[in-house]
Amino acid sequence: MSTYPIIPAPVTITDASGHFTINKDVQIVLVGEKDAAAKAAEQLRQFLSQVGLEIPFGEDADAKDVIVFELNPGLDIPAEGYQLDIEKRKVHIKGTDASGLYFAVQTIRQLLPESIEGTAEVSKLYLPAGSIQDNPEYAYRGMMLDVARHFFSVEDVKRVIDLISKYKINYLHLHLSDDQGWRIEIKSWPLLTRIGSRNEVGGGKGGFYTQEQYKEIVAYAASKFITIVPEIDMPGHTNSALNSYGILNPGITVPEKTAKPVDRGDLGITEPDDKATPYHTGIEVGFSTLDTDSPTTYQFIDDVIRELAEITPGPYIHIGGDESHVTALEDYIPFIEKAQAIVTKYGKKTMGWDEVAHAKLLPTSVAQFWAKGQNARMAIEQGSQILVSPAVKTYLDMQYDSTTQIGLHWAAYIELDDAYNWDPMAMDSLAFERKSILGVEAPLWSETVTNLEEIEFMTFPRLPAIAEIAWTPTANRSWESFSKRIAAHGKRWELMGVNYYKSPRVNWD
Ligand code: TNX
Repeated sequence: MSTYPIIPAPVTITDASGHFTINKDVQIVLVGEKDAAAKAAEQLRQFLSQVGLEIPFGEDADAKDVIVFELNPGLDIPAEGYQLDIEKRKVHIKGTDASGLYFAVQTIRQLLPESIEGTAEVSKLYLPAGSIQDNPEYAYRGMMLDVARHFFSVEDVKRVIDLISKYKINYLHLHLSDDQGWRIEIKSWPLLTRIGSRNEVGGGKGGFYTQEQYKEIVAYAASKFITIVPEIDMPGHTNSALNSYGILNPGITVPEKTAKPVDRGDLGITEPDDKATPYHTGIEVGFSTLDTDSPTTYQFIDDVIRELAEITPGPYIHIGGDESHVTALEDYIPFIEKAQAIVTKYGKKTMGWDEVAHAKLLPTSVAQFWAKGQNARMAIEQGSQILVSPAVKTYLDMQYDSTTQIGLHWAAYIELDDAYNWDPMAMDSLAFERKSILGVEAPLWSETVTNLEEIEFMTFPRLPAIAEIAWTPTANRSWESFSKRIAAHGKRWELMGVNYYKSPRVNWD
């Protein structure tokens, strides 16, 4: 078992001899909180059924040839953790919550041969005997997808969810608005989607999720134990709102060379709006701002957050707050505090990019450290936790090297070993205490990323490296071991049709 390429590496593995055979005689038995356990068991049934093994549910946990899913909050297993014991005639998976059992299923999947990622039917599969005790180092293990710079369909987002959940990622942050496009239906401000969604980098047609589609994404993610964190970026990165409603605009200008007029007539909108801005089709940042003095702006934010909170079961709403270069600091600070109060009013916790630490943060608010260590420190000094996403290590839109065809490199070139070899508690001159760190997230910005193949290319294999940093204790991590294990995942991605980057730092054969 200990030689199997499990990513993220588990906390403890104990080998034993022999194996458990999965064939048509095997049954799944649920013990303890059966309904919740069934959600994880269902995921195992689904992927076994894809290779022709239909495993029924049985009743007798003491019978032979059973896979037992035991969910019991009284066990001594940390949150999201599991104990997996594989013997010759029995597999026993224990956890104190359904997520733990689900993550055990992901481990089992990686203990099975690569062929289970394809569709070729098999009559039996072997699981190596032994035991694994496992639980995550950090409670938040995330990826961010920017659906604003380029829009991606519900199907694309579901595919991303499938691929990242195999690496025990439990949060997907969706960057739902930016200068180039507004991507979520807000019923009380309908022009956001009628106008603001119809653009993207390069001037393409853009798009948006209806609230029903967003709920579908949320539910699909939940079935894979992933929580969606929606982001509405403000007060900067808001040109798509200003395209739609000039009343939110304090009088900014879009960089002329990337401006494209909005044809309201074409969209069937007859009322003129002189203060509404043109579309921004370029990738310059930092020129837009909401009017921080206007009561209408706060009514707008209240409506947007209220509607979003209603369709977001997860605990967080992300208010952006980055690169508000044309908002004076004395306007920015009260703005962030008001936005935070609105998020709180609707029962959610606030996340924001590290600049939000200039404002007075609530202890429940989380600052996402992407650029400035001193901002992260300011957040921690106020009693908030940080989400660690340093651009130089975790940004999935950074190119691998100077030959990478897509991506940017303003922060760094990030090869696979660069993405792997760092620690959230010890980054260059920065040292954060363990308790100040909520977790780790890898953002994929999409200025240069236009389709699913490109998403996959920038995400794999780096996301699994970040997932291991977030899940596996530092003492259990080594590049030497990871670089060997990741090669086996390359074979799996080939069977799944994932367009991954064959990093020259790995021997993929
Ligand atoms: C910086 S990271 C940004 C984004 C860009 C990204 C490109 C952050 C909070 N702001 O607006 O998309 O760089 O790498």
